[in-house]
Amino acid sequence: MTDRKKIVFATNNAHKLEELRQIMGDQYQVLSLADINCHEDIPETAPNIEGNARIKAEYVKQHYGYDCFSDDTGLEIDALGGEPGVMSARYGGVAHDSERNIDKVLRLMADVPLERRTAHFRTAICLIRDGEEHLFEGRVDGHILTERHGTGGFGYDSIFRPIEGDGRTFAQMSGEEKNAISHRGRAVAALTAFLRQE
Ligand code: ITT
Repeated sequence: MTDRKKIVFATNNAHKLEELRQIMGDQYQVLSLADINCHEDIPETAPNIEGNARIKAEYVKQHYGYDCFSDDTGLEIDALGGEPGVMSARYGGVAHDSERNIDKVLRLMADVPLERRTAHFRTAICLIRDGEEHLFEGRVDGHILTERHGTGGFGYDSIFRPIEGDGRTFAQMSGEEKNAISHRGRAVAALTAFLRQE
């Protein structure tokens, strides 16, 4: 029996790690930052998600020596001029506090009618392998609802209703249903297609 190949996913977000393991299936053993004993908070200082994905992957390669990939995701809301974008994790003022992030979005959009509540999630993945960098992207379009629906998923899932779905938010879908159409699912599909070419 051959061992599964190991690859590091440079994230501290347990939900994202879980989604990634589900999407990538059996081909790879996906290691987290904790698995390689990386416990520092890698600064995400780039002006866009592509830059932040690159910073995280390069940090792990430089300090820990592993080939790896990282993702950065932003929710871009048209009525808010593309915000929260790169600020998605800390939009409400406290890093990784999804309830505050959602409260702020709903407050700022209180007077925006449904037809102008369009938004999309975008994910950029940076892979560093054998000294080369590769970038993959995924996107899903939808609407921001006026209140939360569902308890699954994470982040902004409870207020995001994808156009391709059946009216449910991401938080009302199973992980598999979300992954089939989501920004991260699509970016990872591009990543795994690339890795399979080996
Ligand atoms: P790492 O940088 O450690 O990977 P993070 O939580 O900062 O984790 P991102 O920068 O990729 O993750 O995403 C920024 C925020 O966007 C994240 O904290 C969530 O609030 C939101 N987000 C990301 N992916 C999402 C998804 O699939 N559904 C809903 N919200 C999401």
